[in-house]
Amino acid sequence: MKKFFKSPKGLLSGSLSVFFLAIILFWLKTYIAYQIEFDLGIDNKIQKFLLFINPLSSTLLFLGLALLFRKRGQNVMLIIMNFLLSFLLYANLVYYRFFNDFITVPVLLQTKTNAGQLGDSVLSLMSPWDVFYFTDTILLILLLVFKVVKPLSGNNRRPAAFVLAAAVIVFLFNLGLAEKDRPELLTRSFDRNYLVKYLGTYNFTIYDIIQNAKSSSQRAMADSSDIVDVENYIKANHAAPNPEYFGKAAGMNVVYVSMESLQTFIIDYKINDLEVTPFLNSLTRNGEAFYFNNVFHQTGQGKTSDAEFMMETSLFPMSQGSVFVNKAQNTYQAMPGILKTKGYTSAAFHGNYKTFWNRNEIYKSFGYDKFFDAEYYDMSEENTKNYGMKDIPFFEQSMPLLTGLKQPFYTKFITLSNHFPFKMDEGDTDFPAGNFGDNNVVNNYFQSAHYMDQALEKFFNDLKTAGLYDNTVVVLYGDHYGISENHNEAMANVIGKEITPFENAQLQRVPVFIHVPGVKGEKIESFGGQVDLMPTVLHLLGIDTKDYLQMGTDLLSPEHQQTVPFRNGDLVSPEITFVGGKVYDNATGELADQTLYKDQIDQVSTRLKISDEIVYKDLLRFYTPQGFTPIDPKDYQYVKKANQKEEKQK
Ligand code: GP9
Ligand code: MN
Repeated sequence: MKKFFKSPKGLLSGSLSVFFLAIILFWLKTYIAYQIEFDLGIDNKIQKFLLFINPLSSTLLFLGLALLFRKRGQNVMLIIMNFLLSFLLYANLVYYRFFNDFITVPVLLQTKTNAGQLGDSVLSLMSPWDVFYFTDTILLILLLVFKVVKPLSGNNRRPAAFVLAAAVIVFLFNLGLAEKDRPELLTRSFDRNYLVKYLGTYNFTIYDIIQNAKSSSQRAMADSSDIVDVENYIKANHAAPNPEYFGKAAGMNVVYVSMESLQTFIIDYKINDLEVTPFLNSLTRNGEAFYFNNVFHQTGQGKTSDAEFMMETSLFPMSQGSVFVNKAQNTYQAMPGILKTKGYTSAAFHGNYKTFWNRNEIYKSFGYDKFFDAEYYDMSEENTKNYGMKDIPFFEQSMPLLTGLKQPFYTKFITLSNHFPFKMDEGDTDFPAGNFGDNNVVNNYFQSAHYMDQALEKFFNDLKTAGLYDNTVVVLYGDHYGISENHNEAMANVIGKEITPFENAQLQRVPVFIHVPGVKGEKIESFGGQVDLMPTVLHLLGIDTKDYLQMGTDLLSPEHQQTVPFRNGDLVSPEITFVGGKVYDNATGELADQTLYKDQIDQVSTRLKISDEIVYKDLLRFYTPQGFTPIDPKDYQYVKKANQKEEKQK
């Protein structure tokens, strides 16, 4: 033991040499695998460094466990641990070669689909060179068997304690750096790619196991009796459809567009006398579309995906973390599934990788037939910005995919260009930047919003040219705020008022447009939230929602519920705004007597609680609405290669 500290040189020739050799070889091997096998999108020095150090903590941890064993048993455990980790790495990279994704617990639990999908092609994904991924295991065995190195022997518990402590310290250092480059990495956990890039494959697996255990214990505690109160509450609060509009779009195609970071203040806003969003503004006039100017986003940490979740399910997302990531295996009665029973095909279009927000998993539970992700687009430098495709080439390249779908279809398009930090490339827009004292973010917002507006106009024209416009309902919605409270000073210049907590709540409005062919639209001033869109659209399509467990109510119904919960329990209604524990009078922005609104505040927390019950306990698995055919996620797969193979066979 003394020697252990005295001479580091002695370390390698000493009693622990084989252990340290194993660590170094395994570490390097993993790093080489990262370089050769995975496309992790490393784009700065910190990320490069993190990629290099991230295998270390788990290597120390798992190989270090071997030192806890007795005498020669340590050598056997070292080999076993090395083999298991190597196997995990190898399994991941073979899986990645096909799916462009990493193995997760749910994937292992549904081996039938995933491994089955791979089927005989597993072999084709392997190569004799792959033996490389086991060379260190083989080398260790040879070195020990032929006694080239001194085997581990005696009691190494003290060094083990140091090694394990080092594993923790390295991990914390790793996590600290990762959080610096990418805040909220673990709480939001938006993309497996990112987790692997920052923390490594092994740490990712540990993280994934913990997350899944948490989720399944919540689920395991529930039984079918839990649905009773939920069902009673929701049915008592149902808003019957407005007969004037019910079924006005029956049988039509549906297109949803998620407008990245678009807030309502931008509608009709001008910079140097130029409209920022002339196309969207035109939809607010002459009955072109229904324009909802008092709809608020209700997203949490899941941002875009939370908004999608509400559009597809009319349930609230989670108060913490992302429902797309954590509850993808739940049972849902989502838009694609509901419309499938009416003969619709469904497809999602997004110019980013399918693993982002775990979309490729939860879309299966929603029943999406197709998911056109980055693989389907020309993601060249000039076409992309930030997370992926710029909106104009995105819509352009989507058109052939869209027109190839069987009608009627239900589709959604997720735009990206208007994403923080909003800077467009040279030549993408000639629209002037704002001049509000925030050159890096707020000023750019007007340019990227204008660019998106142009992309939308082009898309509408393309729909017309393709002959789709007259039988397609188009729903456009802002997904969440774009300008956070960190930019309040510049935002005050934009709206000409100080951004108090009250004003900040008002800024959470996101524009919503619904174009229904043959129906004269109008401005709808009712207050509502994103959960309200699903029943609104279903009613337009002539689908009754009274049997569905949805948290929203039809915005066009006279019975629509106008108190809008924010995900954190705050609320806005036509009369008051409740934020940060205080009630404000909307008319004056001044504080109001809170006691008068206690019921309203309680009612909001009940609504959120009911929704959380459904989501956390996966209650929809105990409930099948009349006429709905349950979705089996195993029927869906979004792998381009596999789809092409299938189509060829057909
Ligand atoms: C990424 C896109 C943007 O795929 O949805 O995500 P956001 O950060 O807005 O949630
Ligand atoms: Mn977004």
